[in-house]
Amino acid sequence: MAVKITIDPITRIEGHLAVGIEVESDRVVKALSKGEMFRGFEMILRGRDPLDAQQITQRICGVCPVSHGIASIYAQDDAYGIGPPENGRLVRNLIQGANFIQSHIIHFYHLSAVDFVDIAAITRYTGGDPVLMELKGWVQSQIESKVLYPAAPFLPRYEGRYLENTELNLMAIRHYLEGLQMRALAQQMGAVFAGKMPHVPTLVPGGVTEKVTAHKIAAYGSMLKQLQMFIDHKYLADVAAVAEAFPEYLAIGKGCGNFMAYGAFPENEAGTEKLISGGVIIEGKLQEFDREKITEDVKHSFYGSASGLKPANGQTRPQPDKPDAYTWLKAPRYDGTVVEVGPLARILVAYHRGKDPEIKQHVDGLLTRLGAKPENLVSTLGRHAARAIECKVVADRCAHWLAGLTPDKPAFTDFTIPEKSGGVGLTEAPRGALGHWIAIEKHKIANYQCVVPTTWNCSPRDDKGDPGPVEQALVGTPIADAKHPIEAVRVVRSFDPCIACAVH
Ligand code: NFE
Ligand code: MG
Repeated sequence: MAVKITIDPITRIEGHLAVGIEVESDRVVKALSKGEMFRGFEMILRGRDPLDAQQITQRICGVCPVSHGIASIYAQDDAYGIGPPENGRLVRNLIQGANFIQSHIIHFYHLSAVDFVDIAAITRYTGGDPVLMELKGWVQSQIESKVLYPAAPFLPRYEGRYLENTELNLMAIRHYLEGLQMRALAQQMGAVFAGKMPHVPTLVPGGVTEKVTAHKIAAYGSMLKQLQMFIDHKYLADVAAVAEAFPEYLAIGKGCGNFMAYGAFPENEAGTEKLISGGVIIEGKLQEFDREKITEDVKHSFYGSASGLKPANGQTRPQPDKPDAYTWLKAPRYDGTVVEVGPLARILVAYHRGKDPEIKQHVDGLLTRLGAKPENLVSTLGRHAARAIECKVVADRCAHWLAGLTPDKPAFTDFTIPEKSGGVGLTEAPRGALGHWIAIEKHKIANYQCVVPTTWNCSPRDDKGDPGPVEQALVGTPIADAKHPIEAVRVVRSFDPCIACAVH
């Protein structure tokens, strides 16, 4: 008989996600992913000044606001028939790059690594590092004082097999703490051109409002060097160490096996060349991406709108009492097919294209170290590895974009808002393919639709009944102890879900 388990909320992700699983013979046989809270940004935007969009949509999220800002100004560039000058394009990339770096670091160290690292190892620490001694003292005092949740946010936790080697655990805890500083540093670095983080005032249609100066280039560059050191010497090594200790997770959590990327970080004025290339992999075959093939089903979502609409004509009509619905996420599909988005999708598209020798070299190096095959990338740990490799590639490219800036040259092109127009902004957020669709009438927003990375990944069943990527990834996952479904949350967290974004 199936054992039903509800994990609600899934902690250490952004937003309110519940997962219902059914376990038979110690394996997940069915999974439902449920986004539990309605937000309504697409409704809030209607009737407003189009220039409010890049500010309001950033409030969808505190982790990836930059990506929403970028998607919004791309959509407006498209609607106004404009584009940024060289400095504007590069500064946008530098702000977005800083956001990728902070997001990937926080996801690995602060949201996911504690699924594998034994934080309790700190109580066995006997060395002289003052920071670790302070953490040990704090954990012990929490345990001794018998508070309800001793050592929160680390304990309580689902018990299971954690990293056994004390030295490795202590190193990981040290890097967890250092990661907090690095994450903050990435935000400061982005703020050099963003004005502030996380919600950026300087992103505007036509470019950016921040002036490029030699001083700002130097400031960004010095912070970037520290981040590159951390990524090269710690982040990549720590992901590999976790993969070595948990090789079974190179097979668990495979998912739908289809992938999609829009591409991001334009490398030329026309935006035809990008650092991250777009593409779709369905049943192992790479295809060119076609935005006309995107639709959103709502049969199992709490919306009364028509199902299967293209985003340009998308509707958002909440219907909380809808029968057969179980989530506030819509179900986006590409050509009617379930696809996974995110760093793994992007790395696989690049790997299949074979155009990027650096990505191929990193992927092959990691696979050799782990004694793994390319198909092992499509897994829980493959997602973490892809994220770390992407973090390195983006950080290194930031140095190149920085070198391309010209102090005191304009970073902005002037524009007027047409009476009637429409535009599409496609980019990549840290968690995957992100699109904004804007329709303008009488100089105001007539319709605004966002199709967001976690909407793809945590989507429910579509009208055909096909489960979403996370739902599919959970099926087959071994569950050793139904009271401690650690294996299931490891799979879910590998997608880095953000339900605040996904529902929007
Ligand atoms: Ni709220 Fe987001 C990213 C976007 S995820 S974090 O990355 O867009 O759906
Ligand atoms: Mg939407």
